[in-house]
Amino acid sequence: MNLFEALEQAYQTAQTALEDAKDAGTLETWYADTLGRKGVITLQVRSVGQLPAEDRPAFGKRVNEIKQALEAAYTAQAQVVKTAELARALEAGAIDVTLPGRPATPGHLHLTTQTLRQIYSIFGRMGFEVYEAPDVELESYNFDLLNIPEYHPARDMWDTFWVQQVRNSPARLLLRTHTSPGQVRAMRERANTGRSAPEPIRVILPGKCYRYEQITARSEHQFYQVEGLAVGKNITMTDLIGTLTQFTSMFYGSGHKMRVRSSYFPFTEPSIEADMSCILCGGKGCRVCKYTGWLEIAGAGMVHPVVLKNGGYDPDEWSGFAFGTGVERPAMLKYSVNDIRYFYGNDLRFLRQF
Ligand code: FA5
Repeated sequence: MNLFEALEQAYQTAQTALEDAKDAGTLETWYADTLGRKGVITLQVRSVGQLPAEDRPAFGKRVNEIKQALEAAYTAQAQVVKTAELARALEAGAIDVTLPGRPATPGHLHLTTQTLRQIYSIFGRMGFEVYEAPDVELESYNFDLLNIPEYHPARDMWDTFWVQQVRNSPARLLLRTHTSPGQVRAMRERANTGRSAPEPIRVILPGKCYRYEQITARSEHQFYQVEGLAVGKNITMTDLIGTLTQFTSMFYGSGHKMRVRSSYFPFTEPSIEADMSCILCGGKGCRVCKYTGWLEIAGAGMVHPVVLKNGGYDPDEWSGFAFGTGVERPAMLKYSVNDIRYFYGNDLRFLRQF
């Protein structure tokens, strides 16, 4: 067999082997054996230099034609193999389009937000509208205008976080300790409507409050309150107690006990405290109710004449009641949560339960 016949035979063998290469592994081996560094055809190309001078042009031309033809055939065959392997993978079920998709995990409202909305809805039905007041408050609204001057000992109960003072301003800013400063804001707005007489008021003021306070099972240093304020002619303590009784029976359901005892707040006179029988322990006494069987749910009273005056209402003509309830503590009672720290611990195992 001469050189040319041997070359044609190697070409034939390579073509047949390529047609038989039906997977990526075989194809790779074929390439290495045929066109790789030590492949049959590569060696033939390299041998041209050793041939007798008269054979070199014809042999060189033919071996290059064969090399190019095999490169093209290899590319085409590789595409065929790739498509076939993909089809085989699909058939084997590598992608099963009938499997159910991964379920999306939608969030839901936080327990505090749910509770706030329940409170809005109950007071909304009693004719109260929602009034928003700022979290960062002037010291005068949080204390002075509520009849708590700088020397008053009540300031010690409501120590808070102070905010850096506005440059060149004598006004001091703080994070409000309660929602009560909103009472004066609401009154000043309604007393100043430009009409001849101030308007009656029936609002609730929800929002976050901040206190320099030790964190325990029932106390956080940030928590929500909802303030209530009604100002009108001939409003009395019975209106206040009736409103709180109606709220507790709509919020907790009827059958739970509410009690009222006298208390003291500088901005109400007289002042009361409303307690609910502790649902967690059935009134027997537990860590949450400090072993008393009762849990305080709201401070309240008749708006102090000084506060009415600060709000622009003449106390000889107008009277009003106000109350301030927590949000987390009522929710703890309603949903039997025995530690307030769960609310803002960001533990999904807790949050998903509501
Ligand atoms: C006040 O803040 C008064 N401003 C309430 C008030 C309004 C009285 C209008 C009269 C007229 P007190 O400090 O008791 O009161 O707080 C009211 C409610 O806020 C409490 O009953 C409780 O439910 C909630 N609360 C108070 N401190 C905390 C705390 N550290 N963590 C969680 N909830 C709290």
